[in-house]
Amino acid sequence: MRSLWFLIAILLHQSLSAQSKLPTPPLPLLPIPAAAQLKWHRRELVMFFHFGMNTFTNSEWGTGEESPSLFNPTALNAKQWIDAAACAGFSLVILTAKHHDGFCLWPSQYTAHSVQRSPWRGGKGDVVREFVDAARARGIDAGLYLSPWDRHEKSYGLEIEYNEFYMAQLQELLTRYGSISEIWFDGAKGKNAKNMTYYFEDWFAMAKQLQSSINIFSDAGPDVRWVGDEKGFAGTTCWSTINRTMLKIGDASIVKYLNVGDARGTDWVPPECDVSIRPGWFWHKNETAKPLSQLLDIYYKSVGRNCVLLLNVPPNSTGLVSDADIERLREFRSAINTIFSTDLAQGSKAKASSQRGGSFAAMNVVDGDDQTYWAPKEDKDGNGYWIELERWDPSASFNVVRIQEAIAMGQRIKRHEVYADGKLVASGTTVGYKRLHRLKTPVEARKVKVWIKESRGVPLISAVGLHFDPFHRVSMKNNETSV
Ligand code: FUL
Repeated sequence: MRSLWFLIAILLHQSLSAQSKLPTPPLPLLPIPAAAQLKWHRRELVMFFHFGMNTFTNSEWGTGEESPSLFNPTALNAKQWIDAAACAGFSLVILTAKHHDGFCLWPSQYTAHSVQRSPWRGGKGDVVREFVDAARARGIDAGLYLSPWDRHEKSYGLEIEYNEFYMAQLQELLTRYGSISEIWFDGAKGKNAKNMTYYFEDWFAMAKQLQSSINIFSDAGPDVRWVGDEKGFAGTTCWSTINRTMLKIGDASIVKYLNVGDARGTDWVPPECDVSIRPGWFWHKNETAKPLSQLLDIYYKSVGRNCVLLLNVPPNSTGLVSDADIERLREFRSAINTIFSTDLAQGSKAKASSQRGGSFAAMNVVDGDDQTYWAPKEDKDGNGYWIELERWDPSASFNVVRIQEAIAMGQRIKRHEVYADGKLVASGTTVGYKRLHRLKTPVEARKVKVWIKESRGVPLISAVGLHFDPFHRVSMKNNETSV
């Protein structure tokens, strides 16, 4: 009996000491994303809907003098808008509740310049309500755009009065319509507009108080920043980190900094790439949607460069998304599925320069789960970090390489290279949430190696994927190896 107890004690001891040796996750590298920012990043695609007075006046920036009687979208059906977004794989939609002309798509108590004075639904309508309800019914999250620059409101230019007015409208939008996932504070303002000091800190504080998991967008964050252009292109180097103290909303001199971010940034404020499917933000009869090739290019230069793509699809003056735009969105979704639903790295064996052990094995990069990641041991000998996939079917050629970092632990990779059977096929700087490299020509290779040449601390890679893009035509200039 005593020897049995002795045996049990030994086994217990062994299992306890084995447990105590289980490798822990490495330390995060600050700054790291908040939960709402992480959720936003994983969406990859957000749809913008620019709709309002401009839709009826064929303009982009209204004067504020337009008569509400012009607003009459006789066939408005927000379910059709949301359907277009959902079918194209967008999980968040943002509506221009008020653009620069000051016309409100909801019956605001604080102005007469709204749907209430329009013939639409006999003045009883509320586009924001219909939009949010349609989104919620399809399990899609909603966001709102409330233009700070208001060309109609008489108090614009009077510091206290206008800030009070603006905050009253903000409060309406953030209390009447349930959960709002993103609020868009646009920095745009006409050259000859009155001087106006916006109380951004007050607005941000109130937005967070009323909607605790909201992401606040402005040129300068605090949660999501502008990418610095309206083409949908992030920098080839793109950090989610930046120094907010260097940013000023509406300041054109910082666009390059916004585009690239800052490896030494103390704030996590990733960029959103806003671009319209058509030339204008609002619907115009004579404009058409961008071709598929251009949309795919935008996808690679936004989502493929560590950003979220905010694609604008403007409903027309009947109140519907035009059929041609829906068809283009369908083509876009089908192309993305064709390229990315098959991962030619699946089933590969993975080996690495080193492994931390436990649940941080090299194989995590090909397990189809971007929450697990490979963690190497700290490189004390200066040999660098690499991970190599040995593919089971080298003849399945690929022309896209996807690399993803475990950004929940901070963005780390500064420079990397990709080799196929020992030959350099792609190189770049940052990776972040997702980096996509389009290769010059399709590659057949048994071994694919990702070499991290420089990083902030130990790099943590959650996925390496290989894909074939049949839409990609070689158009590389200057012997570039990848985008
Ligand atoms: C800009 C605005 O001036 C445009 O009209 C549009 O709303 C775009 C998203 O932001 O700053």
